[in-house]
Amino acid sequence: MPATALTPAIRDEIARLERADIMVGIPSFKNAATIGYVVRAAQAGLVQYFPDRKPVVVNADAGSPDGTQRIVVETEPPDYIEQILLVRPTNRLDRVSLTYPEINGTGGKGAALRTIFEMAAALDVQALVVVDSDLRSIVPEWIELLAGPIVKGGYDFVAPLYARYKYDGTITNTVTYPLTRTLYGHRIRQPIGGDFGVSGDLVRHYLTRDDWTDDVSKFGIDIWMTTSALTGGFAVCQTRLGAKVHDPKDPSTDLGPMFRQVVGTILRLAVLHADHWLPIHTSHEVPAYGFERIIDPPPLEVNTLRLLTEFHQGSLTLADRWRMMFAPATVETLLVIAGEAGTLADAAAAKLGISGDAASTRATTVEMADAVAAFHFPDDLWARLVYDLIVTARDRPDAIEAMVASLVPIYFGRVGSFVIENRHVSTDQAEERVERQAREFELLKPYLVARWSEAGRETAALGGAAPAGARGGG
Ligand SMILES: Nc1nc2c(ncn2[C@@H]2O[C@H](COP(=O)(O)OP(=O)(O)O)[C@@H](O)[C@H]2O)c(=O)[nH]1
Ligand SMILES: [Mg+2]
Repeated sequence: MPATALTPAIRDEIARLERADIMVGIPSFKNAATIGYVVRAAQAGLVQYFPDRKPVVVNADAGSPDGTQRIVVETEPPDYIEQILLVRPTNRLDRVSLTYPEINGTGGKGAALRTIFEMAAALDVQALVVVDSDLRSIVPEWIELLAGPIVKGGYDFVAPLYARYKYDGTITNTVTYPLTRTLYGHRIRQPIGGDFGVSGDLVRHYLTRDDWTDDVSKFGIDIWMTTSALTGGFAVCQTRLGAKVHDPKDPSTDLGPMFRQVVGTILRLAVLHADHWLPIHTSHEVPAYGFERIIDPPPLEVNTLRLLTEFHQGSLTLADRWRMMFAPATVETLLVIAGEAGTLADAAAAKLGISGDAASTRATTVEMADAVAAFHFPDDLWARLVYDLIVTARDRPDAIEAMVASLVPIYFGRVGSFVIENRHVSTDQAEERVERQAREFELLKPYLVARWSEAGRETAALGGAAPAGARGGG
């Protein structure tokens, strides 16, 4: 990790707190509307489930102008705990809100968590729980569910399991879940869920890593935490948290930058850890902790027309770049279905009476998906594209950012197809489709391994400028 640049204010807090057993870390950026609730739940959980441990809640904020930090400082633990549950904590509950320093000029969720890691290590915590500040569904029990497997079960990394609405978590469903499962062999269903438990040992391991990038300072942090735990050989489990309800995001408008940061990070890590994943041929279940609840997460609207339109438009400007990123046969298939996406989206827009921008539509998710129902983006095509990109990422590391940006419209096409295919089914049935796609990734892993071994030759054939010294063998 880059050299530490803790601010004097952070050092003062460390000196004041001296040590802690359990820390809840909360990154934030303009979350005044929701963070008070998250802080209350975290404090209640610490007191209720770990009354004998020394607790601390640390908020690392981006300097939000909306009063996020003031709310953290002013949010007292709910008094029902001592009055009604009769829990008498042995230690005083500390609560801190800090502005985190940027890392090499870059701030973001990852930079916030890095300050949280540094504090957790300095205070010598046994368990660190990190939770997002836009959560509506967190309850005190989450603290037990995330820290319990570490404190009582000897695990080092606890990944969340949630019921998410079928169209939520599209980066997870299309990339991070299938790829983490296939590369590293662990079926971690939410590798970028954002709510994790981390042991003190793993925190210290994080701080020794030297593969931190600007993307990790942003939304690449979650996949970096999960992948570093797996490749470091740490004991991982999952924990059932119920529903994840947070600020909703429509993949067609809100997820582009996050996609680039997460996928850029997973590609760089795949290149770095090739020796780890090359010998892995199967995947296995990861133990899960906690009571399995039956919950219907709230629905989310998706503008499928816009997804298909962006996919098609992308093909008009990016075809040449796609030829440098993917195997020739794969690109040809891709261009055909991008053309179909355009034709179907245009016809659907006319039918639904949408003139101009698809964003202006009042049509529902199902109406739009019905109108383009003939569109299909096959599982195996998507898997090959992602695998091709891992190989290209190795040979042209300087081009990863541009390649990942060029993948965004294709991801839109893939998500559009997922929405269409699942528009009339339950979230459980959609889950089966996510599993099917992950199995397709596993089936095609030999394709990745073969291409990885031949990549030097292929890149040359494509006219790509592989840098001197790019590794050719596998
Ligand atoms: N400190 C800090 N936190 C951030 C930043 N961007 C996002 N976060 C926090 O990271 C968490 C996840 O962000 P969110 O936008 O909800 O992402 P998603 O739920 O993964 O789609 C939330 O707690 C945000 O407040 C940032 O630039 N700085
Ligand atoms: Mg969120």
